[in-house]
Amino acid sequence: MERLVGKARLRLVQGDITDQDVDAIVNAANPSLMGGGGVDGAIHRRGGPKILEECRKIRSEEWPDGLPTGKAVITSGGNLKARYVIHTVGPIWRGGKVGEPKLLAEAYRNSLELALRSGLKRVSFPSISTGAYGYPIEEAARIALRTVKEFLEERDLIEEVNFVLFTEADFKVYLQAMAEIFEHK
Ligand code: AR6
Repeated sequence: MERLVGKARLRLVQGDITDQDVDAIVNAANPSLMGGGGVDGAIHRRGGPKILEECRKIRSEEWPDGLPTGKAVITSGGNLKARYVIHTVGPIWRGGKVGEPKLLAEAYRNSLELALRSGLKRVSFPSISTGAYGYPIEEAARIALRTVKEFLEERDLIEEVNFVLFTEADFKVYLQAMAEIFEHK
């Protein structure tokens, strides 16, 4: 499924984000930047130790207390096909009343800002916060797609944004959200 937003392509695919051959893949990290399970674990496993080494440097030089929720930082892609990894931290779902929607939107926006500032044109996202962090995926998908769509409408240097959904069920949720946002708005 693909839609044009201005000149940019917004695309949904099912698969493993570590297979993506793009300028940058986004990691759903945690504040420690020291790895974890889910997509974070997969990226560090396939990307190799260079990514962790750079994360360690970022921690000691810029974020000694950890990367705050909603912010983003960039490292090289190590052994991945993607040249870079943008690490962001999504919110942990606590019922939806303590700013989760705003923080989730910030994680997407700050990742795209960083891609733009780094001169990158093709970026792939996972479904941030909807695994270990427990964010209900229907709601998260709408926020993710709306935020990226708005960003692409405002800025025209990013050429392609992919959402890479790991399971068929997640892919279908994003398809539905995309239809709602683009067709019935
Ligand atoms: N490619 C694409 N998507 C994936 C992959 C993959 N290889 N592996 C998992 N997913 P999660 P979160 C999907 O838990 O909720 C980590 O331990 C997965 O199915 O990876 O933001 C971090 O270190 C789900 O839909 O991220 C943090 O501690 C989505 O990625 C914490 O989890 C996000 O699930 C972050 O939790």
